[in-house]
Amino acid sequence: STRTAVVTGASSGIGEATARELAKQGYHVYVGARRFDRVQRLAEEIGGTALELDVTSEDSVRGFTDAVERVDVLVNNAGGAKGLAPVLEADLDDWRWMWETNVLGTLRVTKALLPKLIASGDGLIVTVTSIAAMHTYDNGAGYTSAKHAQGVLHRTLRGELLGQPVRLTEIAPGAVETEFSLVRFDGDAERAAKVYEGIDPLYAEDIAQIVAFAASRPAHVNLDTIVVKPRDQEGPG
Ligand code: NJP
Repeated sequence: STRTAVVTGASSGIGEATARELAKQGYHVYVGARRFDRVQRLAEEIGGTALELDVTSEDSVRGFTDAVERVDVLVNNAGGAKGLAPVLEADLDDWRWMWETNVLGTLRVTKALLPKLIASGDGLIVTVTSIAAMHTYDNGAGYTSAKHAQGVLHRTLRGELLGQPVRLTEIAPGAVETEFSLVRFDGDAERAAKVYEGIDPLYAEDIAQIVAFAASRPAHVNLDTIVVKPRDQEGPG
């Protein structure tokens, strides 16, 4: 039967590109996000299934995961950043948004889909963390702490699931040109564009191809952690 993938945050950027790539590889892809019009258009294009999903809501996650009948590959991609500020000027609403979306969102979806991933006989969980899960940088503690926690969640599961037919791959990208910076700066396109000035960033397709590569390895091969950066980026950005 057809292998099935679930991609969270598939309405733009890395999630959208990953859904396209997995569909190209023959997967039936469930695409979820809050902007339903976008995932609906994408699902029509790739022959997948569009579902509304807000990873910060228990009810929404339940509705989403109940609608998924079978899943071989789960891509925990929904996430993002809000704001940049020194710790002492932290906006707690921004921090809550980042922790709810990146950390608890990943936890909710993974918990709900784990039985189905195990039932598939060769499940794969890909979590898109960040090089922010491996470094700290000034003014970025809200995002780096959330991405660290998301990474800890993913890596702990790796140990806890030993002996089960589930693989876990963490992908930690550097700067990728998506709507990420637009979201981070509340729709300020000028400020967002400056982030990629002077560097040749990664594109969403670059990450999508890595997800597809991990998914195409034989069942006994677990790609644990893949850190990927633009050639011209060395540090956390
Ligand atoms: O960004 P963007 P990316 N419930 O903004 C969705 C990580 N990353 O592709 O709900 C459900 O184009 C949102 O959908 P919508 C980053 O942390 C990036 O770059 O419709 N979905 C959209 O589809 C994130 O984990 C960079 O608004 C929710 C998607 O998330 C992942 O890559 C670097 C949601 C975001 O797409 C994909 O981000 C890095 C919710 N509550 C890590 N809230 C980078 N771009 O430089 C948001 O190291 N979404």
